[in-house]
Amino acid sequence: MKKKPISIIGMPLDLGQGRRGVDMGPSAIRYATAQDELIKLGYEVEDLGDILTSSPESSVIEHQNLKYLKEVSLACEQLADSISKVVERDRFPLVFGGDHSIAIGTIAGVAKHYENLGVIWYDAHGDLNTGETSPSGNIHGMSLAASLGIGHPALVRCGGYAPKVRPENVVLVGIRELDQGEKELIRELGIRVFTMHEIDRLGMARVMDEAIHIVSKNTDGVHLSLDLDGLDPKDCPGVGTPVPGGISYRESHLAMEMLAEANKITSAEFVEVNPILDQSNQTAKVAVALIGSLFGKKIL
Ligand code: B3U
Ligand code: MN
Ligand code: MN
Repeated sequence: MKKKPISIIGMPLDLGQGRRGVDMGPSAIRYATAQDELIKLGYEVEDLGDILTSSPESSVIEHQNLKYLKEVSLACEQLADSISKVVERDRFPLVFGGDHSIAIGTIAGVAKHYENLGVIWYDAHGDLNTGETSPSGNIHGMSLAASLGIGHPALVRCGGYAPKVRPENVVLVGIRELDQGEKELIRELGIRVFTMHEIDRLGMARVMDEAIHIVSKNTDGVHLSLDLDGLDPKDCPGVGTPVPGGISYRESHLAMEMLAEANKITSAEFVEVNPILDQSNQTAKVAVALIGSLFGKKIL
């Protein structure tokens, strides 16, 4: 298997959610030696640094149901531009977040290079809200909906086009907290969701077999959007919205190893690492360990 060179981009945005600290996620993941891990695995890696983002101190909330809309959409436009250039150079974009609103930019940058992009959304949450359905007004809970073409035009039209992905090419894994509007949207669009119930019943191996099958069918690229709160808070305490009963460290490694074996992933992001809420950078270390497995690290 040919190892595509990797370009790391940091996206220190925390305006898509309500707690400080997730802007330090990219530093924490770098400090956990992400780049060394990839070099050890035989990859050529460049780190393009961070996208410039606004801070809450220098911003104002204009819409309570779409908090920091202007700042989040501007940062996502910039991320989309950078990501697109990485793909044009035939390199693998690997993004460190930042809150999950950044997926709007990552996916906007990637999807324009593919006819049909598959997406694996690894998360405790659906992130399928809009300004109308969101209980919080936080844009990190709207990023998958926006990528599907649903929501405010400033988010939906990131990169100048919409939609980025089709519902039949998206799977969610690890879900255990959905708002009413999200449940309705999932039913309406027929999106495949592997909740914790399915993971417990079927086992992670079968869930990932099915997930990989769905995102690979009729697609020419697959993006992995991994929210660290998809894992159990015992393993990943450094996240802003922990939900008990999550995916284990072991199951997550198996999932990443199966993705490596399937060799379908063409871009990835690791989001919602919040070092302020973490213990000894544990969550960033988990992110780096999972990145290792995703890029082919094996036990034997
Ligand atoms: N669904 C809730 C909570 C939430 C979404 N994403 C995270 N939390 N991390 C919302 O605010 O949309
Ligand atoms: Mn999320
Ligand atoms: Mn989440």
